[in-house]
Amino acid sequence: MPFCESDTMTEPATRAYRICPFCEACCGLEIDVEPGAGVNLQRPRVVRIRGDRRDVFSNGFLCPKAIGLKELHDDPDRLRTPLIKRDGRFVEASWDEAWAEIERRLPPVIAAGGANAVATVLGNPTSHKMSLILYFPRLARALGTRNLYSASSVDQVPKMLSCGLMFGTWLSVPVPDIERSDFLLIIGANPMVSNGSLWTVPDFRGKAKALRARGGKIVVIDPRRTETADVADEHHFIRPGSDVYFLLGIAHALFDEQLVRLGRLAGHVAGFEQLEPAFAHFSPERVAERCAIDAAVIRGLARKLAATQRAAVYGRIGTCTQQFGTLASWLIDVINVLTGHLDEEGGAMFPKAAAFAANTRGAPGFGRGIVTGRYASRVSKAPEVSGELPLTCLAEEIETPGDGQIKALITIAANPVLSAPNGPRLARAMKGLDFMVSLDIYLNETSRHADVILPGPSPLEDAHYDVSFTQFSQRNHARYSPPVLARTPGQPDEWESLLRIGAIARGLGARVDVDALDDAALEEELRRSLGDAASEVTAITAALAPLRGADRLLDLGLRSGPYGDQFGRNPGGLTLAAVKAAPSGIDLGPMTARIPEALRTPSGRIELAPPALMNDLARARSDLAALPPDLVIIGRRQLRSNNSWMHNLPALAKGPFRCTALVHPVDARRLGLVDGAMAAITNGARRIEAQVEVSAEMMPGVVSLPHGWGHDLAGVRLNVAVERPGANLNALLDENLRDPLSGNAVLSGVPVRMAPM
Ligand SMILES: Nc1nc2c(c(=O)[nH]1)N[C@H]1C(S)=C(S)[C@@H](COP(=O)(O)OP(=O)(O)OC[C@H]3O[C@@H](n4cnc5c(=O)[nH]c(N)nc54)[C@H](O)[C@@H]3O)O[C@H]1N2
Ligand SMILES: Nc1nc2c(c(=O)[nH]1)N[C@H]1C(S)=C(S)[C@@H](COP(=O)(O)OP(=O)(O)OC[C@H]3O[C@@H](n4cnc5c(=O)[nH]c(N)nc54)[C@H](O)[C@@H]3O)O[C@H]1N2
Ligand code: SF4
Ligand SMILES: [Mo]
Repeated sequence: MPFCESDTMTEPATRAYRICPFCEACCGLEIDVEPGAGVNLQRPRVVRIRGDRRDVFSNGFLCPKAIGLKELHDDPDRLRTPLIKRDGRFVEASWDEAWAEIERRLPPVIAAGGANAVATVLGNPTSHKMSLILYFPRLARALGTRNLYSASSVDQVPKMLSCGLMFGTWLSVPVPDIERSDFLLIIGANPMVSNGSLWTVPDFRGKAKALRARGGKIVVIDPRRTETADVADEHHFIRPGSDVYFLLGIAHALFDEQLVRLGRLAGHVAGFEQLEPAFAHFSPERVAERCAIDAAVIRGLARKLAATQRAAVYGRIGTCTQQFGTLASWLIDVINVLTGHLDEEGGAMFPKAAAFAANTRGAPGFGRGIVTGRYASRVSKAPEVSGELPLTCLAEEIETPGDGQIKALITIAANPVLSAPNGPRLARAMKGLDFMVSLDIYLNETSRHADVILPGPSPLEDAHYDVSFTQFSQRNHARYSPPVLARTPGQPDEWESLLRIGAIARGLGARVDVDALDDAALEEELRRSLGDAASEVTAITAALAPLRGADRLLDLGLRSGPYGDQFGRNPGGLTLAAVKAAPSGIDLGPMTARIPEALRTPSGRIELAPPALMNDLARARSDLAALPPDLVIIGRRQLRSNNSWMHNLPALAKGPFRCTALVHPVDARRLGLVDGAMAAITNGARRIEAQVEVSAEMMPGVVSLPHGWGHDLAGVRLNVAVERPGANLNALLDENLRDPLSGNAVLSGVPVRMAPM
């Protein structure tokens, strides 16, 4: 569904290509821009956005959110200059004034409280902005703080941890090879709406349709009969939070019925013999009641997986954001191994990204593996995972006095007041900070607490390469988007902003030469990776010289990557220039078998039974008999919305009100809830009010409410979103519920009460 402003337009002035930054599908878009006219001579405007049919990866697909690119760019509420809070009110400021304010206020906090007095929170759009994702590590290094938080710990850390333990790097996540698969078991994911996650798969619908047309089958396991369930062959409700039992039941059945076949991987696994005894307790018959799926169904799925040559199990956020998130994430890949589907065509395979993938660096086949718990959070003692602490610990770390207390906060494309459990507590904690900076494009629920807001350029003004999502792509490719529109004068790149904040924190002052700083950091990094080969460092620096900033790091990543030109040693190999010369991208082919080469575990094997996970099975065992609460709440994503921040775009915000609480008719009847009426949802003392929508899509005993709403907070500048603010699901959730291994928040299956208003 292309967006077109003028049907009469014949010859567009310019045609540009841009990867859509709004979700993990990373669709290639074709964007027509008309030159400005009249009083708007300096302001060219986007007149058409379509899917780029020649795009080597997305082949023309797009969803209704793509139009958001234009709406976001034009949104009068989008910030275009820094804001500084003076006497409690935001005033527009120049970039120099903003930097001076940060220089005045940040270093004293560090001088008084040490490095850990500053915390950062990274949000989801960071992974869609090459500047932010490539340069955040430099800011983190400059700050030297342990207080690093991100949206990952309300999202996918369990999967990163299980994959890190099994395969040796945090992002070695196998993804379904959907185009060659004949059976997909999809658990706790709704790619019809989310367009895929930790699985970059534009046009899931088309690919699912093709799978079924060739005789394949899709089965969905979800407490709601989702849009994905609607295009599948079979759907089973599952009791929220009990995926670990369902998956243990499948794994048990595979051993019990002698269906295990490791195939080619037999020589590449460790810990196999520990699995059967560990799963012995969890027969399908024993777990059925807990997960509310019949033992016969569990056994049937185990047989189907074993009997289908090209099949994969895929799980996503529903399997992560729960008490047993890491165990569930691990079992998904264990089952893929046990059924001979890991690293096989049509199964779950490892992408080979053109740049930045840790599983393409260093010696192939083994490595240092991952470690966790190098330090712990100060108050709750939650272990560090992947260099971060759980976002759910942030409020207590700000509130609790003592050595290491957080006194300053830098949020980077993050809105934790809406996206983190008990956001209201976090908002209160923010009021107690000495200083807060938000890199954000809106004055919203989180950035309203900042003393300085630094806006990033609109995506249309920014170059782009998918640093993260190429690592989860169902087909290998390299695509680069140059900026579509010229920058607002004075607007720095976000990588420059990150470097400058880091320099201020290090006492180098706001007027530091960021290019010189960037040069020095690059040289230092090259020296570290190349050892003392000084001549090589000089030659590589010279080869990259025409570029700066994120583009330069990208060129380095591509050229030294698995398809790269290796700075002349592999003539014809990839360079940024080559990728730029192909506006619709370069196809690098389907996924290929990568075991053992992709492994970076110390043993050089797939670790099937990491001790931390084996030990955690005892926790699952002791919880097996838990009785179902009367009513539990889960989340829901929606096609025209993206977490918390696209409710201000008119074309996406219009239409039926979406922040509704879905309840099954049986629950509605017994609780006296009426379709369209308001209800109070409570969790202990926490309470929100939401509009009821009675729907047989729901599993009885489960209510579903989308997250990212609740825009009716004082001081936001979101003129469209505040008209229909919705309710904040996270005002209800408990920040103290975490998966102990990963520290990930429990967002799913939380007991609540509901009553008519
Ligand atoms: N209950 C519940 N809570 C959840 C979830 C759930 O399913 N249920 N899902 C979780 C998940 S998966 C995630 S990823 C998190 C997301 O958590 P967050 O990342 O904290 O939330 P977002 O809503 O994505 O907010 C992104 C912020 O980035 C800003 N922004 C957008 N583009 C740019 C840009 O180009 N530059 C800059 N500097 N800023 C920009 C937006 O204005 C917004 O403030 O939410 C989590 N929270
Ligand atoms: N349109 C749109 N697209 C998005 C986003 C968005 O907000 N809007 N957000 C993006 C982000 S940040 C992410 S992380 C991805 C997430 O991508 P997905 O994981 O595909 O997202 P969801 O649609 O939240 O799907 C999770 C499913 O899990 C189900 N579920 C909840 N609890 C449980 C449980 O205990 N067990 C099982 N088996 N299922 C459960 C829910 O009903 C839901 O259908 O989507 C991304 N894409
Ligand atoms: S599916 Fe929609 S939001 Fe996601 S990348 Fe494609 S066009 Fe953008
Ligand atoms: Mo996410």
